[in-house]
Amino acid sequence: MNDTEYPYDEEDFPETEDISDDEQYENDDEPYFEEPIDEESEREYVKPSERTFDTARKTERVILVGVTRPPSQLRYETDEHLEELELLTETAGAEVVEKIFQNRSSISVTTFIGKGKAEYLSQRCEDLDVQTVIFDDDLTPVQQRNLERALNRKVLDRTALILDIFAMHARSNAAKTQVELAQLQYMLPRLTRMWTHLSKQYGGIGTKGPGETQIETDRRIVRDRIAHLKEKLDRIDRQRATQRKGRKDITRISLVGYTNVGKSTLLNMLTGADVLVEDMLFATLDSTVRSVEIEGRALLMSDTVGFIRKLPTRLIASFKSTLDEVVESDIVLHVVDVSHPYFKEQIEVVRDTLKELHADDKPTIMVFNKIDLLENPGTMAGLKGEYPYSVFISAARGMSIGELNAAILLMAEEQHREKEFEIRPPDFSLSAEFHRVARITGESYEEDHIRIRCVIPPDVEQRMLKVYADRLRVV
Ligand SMILES: Nc1nc2c(ncn2[C@@H]2O[C@H](COP(=O)(O)OP(=O)(O)OP(=O)(O)O)[C@@H](O)[C@H]2O)c(=O)[nH]1
Ligand SMILES: [Mg+2]
Repeated sequence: MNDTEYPYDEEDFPETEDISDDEQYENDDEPYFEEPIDEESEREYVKPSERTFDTARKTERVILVGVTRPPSQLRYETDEHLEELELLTETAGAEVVEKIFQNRSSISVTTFIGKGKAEYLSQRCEDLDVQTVIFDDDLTPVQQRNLERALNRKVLDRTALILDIFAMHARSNAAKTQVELAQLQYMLPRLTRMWTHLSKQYGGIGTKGPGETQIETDRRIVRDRIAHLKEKLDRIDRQRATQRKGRKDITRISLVGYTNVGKSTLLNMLTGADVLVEDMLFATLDSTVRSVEIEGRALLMSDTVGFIRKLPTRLIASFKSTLDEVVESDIVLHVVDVSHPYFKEQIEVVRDTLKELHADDKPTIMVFNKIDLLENPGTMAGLKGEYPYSVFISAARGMSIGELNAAILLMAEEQHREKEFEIRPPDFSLSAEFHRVARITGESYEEDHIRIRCVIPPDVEQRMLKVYADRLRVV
């Protein structure tokens, strides 16, 4: 992204205030608040979605907090991130009443923001009758606990908020299991704070918080549940793998992209599916696979969960069985909302996430969607030069779908074209590897080389050519 496109004027953000690092709390390593004892609460297992992340219950009034860390981060970026955080907060059913920014080159171990800022924040919460404060960055359990004590309010970070939305939108058994697993993993290191309700039997002893034994017991309950959920996901994984095996010979296409770019709209348009389409973040959590016929050729297309910046790796990991559709597809359609002011940053976020999934070397068509909203159609010519495999469409209006179909067919055909390789000098283990990864259509052994004709997925071909550069070449 070009910085100069987003001039940042300090005047626009009068609430910004610089606080120097020496204003951090002394004794940074010491949590300075005691755990309260809640004698009234029950000792029972409650699903995390039902007790910890209740932003959806009533219209909560929320303050958002964003920290800019110069010089690597620029203020307009924090501003953009908080705008997105506001959308997320609204999706979770709460109302943002103020956004607070801070410039800080280092982060306080105890409270994330500086002491002066924390005091200011506390005052604003009082003034604006705010129940919840949400930070754009991940907070450590200690920071979260200290902030809750200092502000006397619920404090969440971006991860907790995303988890909350996921919990609201999960429909299928698999999605619910994946979300609960991610929530419990988020909770585990925060147990001392969250599970004080389990400390009933220690309530009378003193005010020092739950005893170690009790915390250990609670952790064990959560760990057992995590193990149980992992087993359940393994079973789901295996079932899905079997289903996918049955469709091995059909070209599989997966739709990926930032959240809210129009993936489900496109799937519905092309396949007549009825996946929920909505102008909100993370409308889709489950993967849906539908068959689609393009000029007489049958293909399978899948829609899945969208990506977002700062998507916790743990969350990606727990969505593995959903995302396997992407990992195992032959062609990726990377859908982009070209009308979004920060679409280029979104493209990078999606690419980074695909990298984490080891799915970044798939043959990819960039699908620039929502061209009906483009004020300057000239943008497209520039993008075409920048992204060679790209098409420009409007899924909602059905614009240029023919071009998209043609691009898909071309890529699918390319994948099924026979190719010829030469292994020189002959290497039988490499030939055996070809038999494992490709469909062999012919093979001949000469004295000084082996010739192989086969149909091989392009990403596999690239990998092979790279790894065996010394003895493998395309004929
Ligand atoms: N103007 C315009 N709006 C579109 C277009 N395609 C999709 N939309 C709108 O964009 C919003 C998001 O569409 P979805 O299909 O739900 O997007 P998604 O990528 O599946 O989003 P998630 O599942 O939430 O990650 C909806 O309000 C759609 O109506 C388009 O071509 N033009
Ligand atoms: Mg969707």
